[in-house]
Amino acid sequence: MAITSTDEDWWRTAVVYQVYPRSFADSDGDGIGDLRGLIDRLDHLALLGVDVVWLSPVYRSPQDDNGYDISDYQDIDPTFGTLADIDDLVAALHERGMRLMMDLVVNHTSDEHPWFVESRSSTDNPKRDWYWWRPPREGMAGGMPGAEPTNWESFFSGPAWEYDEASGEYFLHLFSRKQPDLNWENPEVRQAVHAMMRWWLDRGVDGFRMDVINLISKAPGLPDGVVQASGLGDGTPHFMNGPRIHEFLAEMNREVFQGRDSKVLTVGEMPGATIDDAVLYTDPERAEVDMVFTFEHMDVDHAQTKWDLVPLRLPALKAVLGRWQAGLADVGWNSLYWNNHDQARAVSRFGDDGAWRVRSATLLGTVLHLHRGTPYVYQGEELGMTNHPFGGIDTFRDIESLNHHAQAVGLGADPEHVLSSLRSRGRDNARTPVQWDDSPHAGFTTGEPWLPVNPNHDEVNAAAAIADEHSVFHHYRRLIELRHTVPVVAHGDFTMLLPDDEVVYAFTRSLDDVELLVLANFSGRAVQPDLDVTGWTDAEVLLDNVAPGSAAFTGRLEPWQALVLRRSQ
Ligand code: TEU
Repeated sequence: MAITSTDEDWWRTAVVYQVYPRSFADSDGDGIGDLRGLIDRLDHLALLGVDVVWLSPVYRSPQDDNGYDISDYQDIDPTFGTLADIDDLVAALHERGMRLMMDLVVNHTSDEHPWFVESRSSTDNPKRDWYWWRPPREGMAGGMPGAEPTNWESFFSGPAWEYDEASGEYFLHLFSRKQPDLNWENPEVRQAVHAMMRWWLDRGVDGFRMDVINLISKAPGLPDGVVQASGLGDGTPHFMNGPRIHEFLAEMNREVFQGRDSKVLTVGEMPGATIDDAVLYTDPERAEVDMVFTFEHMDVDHAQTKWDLVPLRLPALKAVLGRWQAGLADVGWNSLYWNNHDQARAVSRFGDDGAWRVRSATLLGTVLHLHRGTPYVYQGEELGMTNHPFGGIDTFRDIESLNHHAQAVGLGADPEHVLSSLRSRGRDNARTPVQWDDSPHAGFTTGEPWLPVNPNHDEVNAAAAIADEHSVFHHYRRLIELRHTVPVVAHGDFTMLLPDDEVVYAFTRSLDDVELLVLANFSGRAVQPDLDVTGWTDAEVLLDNVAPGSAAFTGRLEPWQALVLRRSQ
């Protein structure tokens, strides 16, 4: 079923599936996923019913941050395949009526990208100003602690500046020292990025997920940040949603997306973006991006940093998601996600990955997919994959986790305490290979996987899920079908109910004379929601993760039960 709809608004009823290529499917036995492996598994995505594939980076990269450090934007890393493989992927997706969204990582490049190699080569190189170079802090010798131009901390721990002995200057890297930040103040940089993006669109790509795109505009004068526990400064007020960000995004939209034959779908990953920011970013009148990834709902179960874990309180989660639903109800559009390659598995975090794994995974799916916005399914989420039983620090691979462990233990933290945070929230939890079947490496590879397969793959795997109509997989398939076939799901107004209830998540959606009631019990015991349900007891049960096809709602919710009821006014 090739792509036919020219309807500009197709994406409002679409569901996006994120592929983290390193861990999706390996076709050549080197233990690392690749493009041919993805192509071989497209029927899995077609059966699920998703409309768009967001492909995390496959470009040439030294893989310091698993591909989010790019050394050539217009070539594919041999680990993942070739440009011909991408062309085949685009064709194979389009044949199945699906679209491809590439990952656009342009806040920074790899330090092995020719642009940076040139920039670093001398202080008067024409590309010097393509990055952020600064002399040591006044009166301090380069390389000395505290001599960095600003006191900003990197997202991957440690100073955000690296000293370059040869030129006697520092370069800025908000992430790893092998990910130098591009200087978007320089129009040459912006033009080079625009040209690269047009090159991919001309190759048949349908959209972009834009990596930390709200960090590209830095505050003039690069002021220091407030000093934190680590002794370094919080620079985020000086580069998140910076002074020229809207100008840069509007220019990109004008130079790259406008005037093309078909709609280009865009989502901006925007840590620290508020609802007001999101309205400005996603207001169609302003022509910047279609939607943003925000993180507020990812911050409800930790304190100061993502490693300071606190128990989830459902009212806190409802407060965040409810505010975003209300805030973008009239202008703009939400993205909806529980999982991605940077977050621990939601069923282990917000659900119960033990006795109630299937129920809590299907409940989380129902709650998310019935909100207003575009749902994102992260690979393995449709199978109810869980966090991995990591051991010591040697079992981890992710630069963010390894750097945090080194810094925290270096500052005197109890290693076991640090490890327990990594085990719960480390990004590697999302990056264990997809579990296709119950064979030794879960059908992911015939070689040795770069990261071990979760031992629960004997039970949790695609083959078993597809064979079981009550599985998480088929529940997600039904959710996606609802969004494609029941207009109120994509377009209905959202109203939160029971905001203070500690275990029941309840809300309505309404469009014209159709109304939905969504009820979800986030606990392992049966509950009676404190709601007047008289008008719903003979409503149609559209979806029930406990007794699919059940007759009517009795007013009681079983453990981890989620219901979608429909009535006409
Ligand atoms: O992530 C940016 C980002 O916000 C994450 O660093 C996030 O805060 C953190 O991982 C949560 O623990 C993007 C990519 O998604 C991530 O994989 C990259 O490492 C990062 O940018 C740098 O490109």
